[in-house]
Amino acid sequence: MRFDLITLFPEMFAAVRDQGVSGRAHQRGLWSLHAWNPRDFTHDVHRTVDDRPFGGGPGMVMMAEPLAQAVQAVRAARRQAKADPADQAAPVVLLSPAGQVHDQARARRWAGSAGAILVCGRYEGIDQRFIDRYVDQEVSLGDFVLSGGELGAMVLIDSIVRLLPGVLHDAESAEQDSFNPALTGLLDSPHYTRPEVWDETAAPDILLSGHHARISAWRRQRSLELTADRRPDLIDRARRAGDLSPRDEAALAAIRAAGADDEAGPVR
Ligand code: 9WO
Repeated sequence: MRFDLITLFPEMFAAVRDQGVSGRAHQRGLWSLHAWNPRDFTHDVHRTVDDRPFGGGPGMVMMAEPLAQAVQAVRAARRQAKADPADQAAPVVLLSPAGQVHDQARARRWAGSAGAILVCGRYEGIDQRFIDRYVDQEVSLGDFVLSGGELGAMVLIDSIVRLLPGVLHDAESAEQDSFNPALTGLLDSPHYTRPEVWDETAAPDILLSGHHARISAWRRQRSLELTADRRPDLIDRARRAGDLSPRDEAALAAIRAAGADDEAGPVR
């Protein structure tokens, strides 16, 4: 998998390239990163990539031409490297709050691809004519504004690379576990580690019992409770995806009953 970044701040990407799970996968050659600076595609002495907005207003706008030339250079480089299947050039993706919201299902789909050309905007925005001509899709991470697309691109890359085959070891992944909350779209159960008693608070006994079936059942119960409480929308989604067992449904019915009691409050 190959990611090409079009960015005024290529150094930022050292974080996802060199650190942690994504860094290890990069070192092992499971993915590559190539940063392209629009300044290198300018032709004036000041290497100008921005200009004042037509119609007035605050800030500056990224000019279309350096971005377009960068995309063309990336496409040529990807062709030369045979980075994409012959019939399918990598998409040009813009990180923007106006895009489709990224989620785990999209990360999984991307993980089966050859990568992408990620365009990271700065300043107040990008000349719309570049977007209309070159950008295949816009991706958002949520309803907030950043100072640039770079952090968004790194989040996207991290979420995808960790799903590549062989990136997570067995200990990290548990992909084989069909009740893995990450795979069934539920929130994960809480985690505990040594010491058994910390600050006068014991870890749950069940986790120290060595009884793996009971531990799994306990974790599934915690996961269902937490998800029902904080993100009931994810319960509905998991149900529609067929990821809830009859046992899960029974647990949820009990959780709803207890919740209804709570809402009624103490007997008056
Ligand atoms: C900003 C914007 C705001 C409202 C509607 C559409 C928009 N597009 C952009 C845009 O492309 N901005 C560029 C990238 C330039 C300014 C900084 N940029 C940016 C990307 N800010 N915030 C994001 C972003 C990306 C992904 N998820 C959330 C925010």
